[in-house]
Amino acid sequence: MGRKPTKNAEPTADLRTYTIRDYRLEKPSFTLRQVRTGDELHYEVESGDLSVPAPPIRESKYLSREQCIEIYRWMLLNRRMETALENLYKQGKVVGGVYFGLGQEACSCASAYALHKDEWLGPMIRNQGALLVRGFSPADIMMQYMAKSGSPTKGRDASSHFGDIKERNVVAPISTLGDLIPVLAGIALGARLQGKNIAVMTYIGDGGQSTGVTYEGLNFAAVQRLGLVLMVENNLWGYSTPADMQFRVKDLAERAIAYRIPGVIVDGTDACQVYDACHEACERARRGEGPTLIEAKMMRMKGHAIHDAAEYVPKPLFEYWRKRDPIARLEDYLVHKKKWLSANENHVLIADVERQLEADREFAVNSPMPTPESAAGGVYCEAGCHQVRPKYAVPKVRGGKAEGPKKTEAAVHLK
Ligand SMILES: Cc1ncc(C[n+]2csc(CCOP(=O)(O)OP(=O)(O)O)c2C)c(N)n1
Ligand SMILES: [Mg+2]
Repeated sequence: MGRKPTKNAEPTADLRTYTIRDYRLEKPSFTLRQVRTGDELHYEVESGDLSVPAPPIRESKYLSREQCIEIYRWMLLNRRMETALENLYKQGKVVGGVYFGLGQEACSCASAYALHKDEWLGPMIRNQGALLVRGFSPADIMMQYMAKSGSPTKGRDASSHFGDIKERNVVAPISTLGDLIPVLAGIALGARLQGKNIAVMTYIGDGGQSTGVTYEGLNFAAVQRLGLVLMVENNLWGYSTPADMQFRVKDLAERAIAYRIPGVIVDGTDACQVYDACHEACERARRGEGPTLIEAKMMRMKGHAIHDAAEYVPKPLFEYWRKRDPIARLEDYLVHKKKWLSANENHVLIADVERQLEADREFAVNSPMPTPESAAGGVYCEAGCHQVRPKYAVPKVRGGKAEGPKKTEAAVHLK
């Protein structure tokens, strides 16, 4: 008689195991099914219990009361500004479209909050909260959408293609998904060549992470041990394509294994989890140990942009994620669980955010459009009109500092 096969075989020498850190207090596991009826196509939730109540906020290992309240304030400002933008669009004051990060405010604000002032951010369209944290005002962003002369691009662009490489260390995104990743890695390399390891952060969606440049950029950062913090915003939709039809891995954090870097999963609607994971990734970056991939799970609570009513999203999914509203959850945590804000202090804070937003909205609406004569200004470079100075200048160190066993190889690549 042969040996009875064991059901749960012990790991053997030919079986490798990997670790993915998962910060979440709940792990939703529903899947979507594509249903065709004639020419019509729609999605249904196939399995999973959507009636479960939202989990509590996970206690932060690092955030103080003041910092938690500050992040909450940024998130409120983020949301109120987007509501104002929606109204401005409906009043015909916005030139072009508007993109929203509804439901993603914790991911945007708490991630950017983990960066130091002299570090760098590359935002994507849903990270307007991150722009606020980095020092752009709501008026800047609203003027940008209205193409006003006082906007960051002086009315030359009417959406998210702006940054500030002088003061705020924000790289202007272009639309091509994933292209910020090698750019941010390059900034970390530039800093390394100056002899310092910094954290740099950028974002990519569940759709955008499929691009080749995402692989190239992250692999380069991994090989060179550059301090890139890549936030993979898994909001379940890329335009109208559900995440289930975009990739086969269970969690996008698993991608990290292939780069041999840490992969972490957080609940993107829990600001404390987002901050803690980002803080740890930034600290690792500052120690010169290389990049981290953080997958933030949440849902895009509006369409791709204002023109998209998101009819293809099954209604029960909206109900499920509405119960996980990042602002309502953090508010409940601050007011009821921690009692860090009294009900009155909370009202005062909200009123203050609304006052600031209204003042910025007024200012943005009343500011002038660019003059027709100025249209070509700043678009074409005339000899001597401006200078592009490299922030990190010429290399001061050869090879840079790379920790760990691959030290020599990493240094060779930098020559
Ligand atoms: C390389 C590239 N391919 C396609 C597009 C067009 N496009 C813009 S946004 C988008 C969907 C992005 O989905 P996801 O990455 O999940 O981000 P989300 O909008 O959900 O934040 C697509 C396909 C693009 N901008 N760049
Ligand atoms: Mg998406």
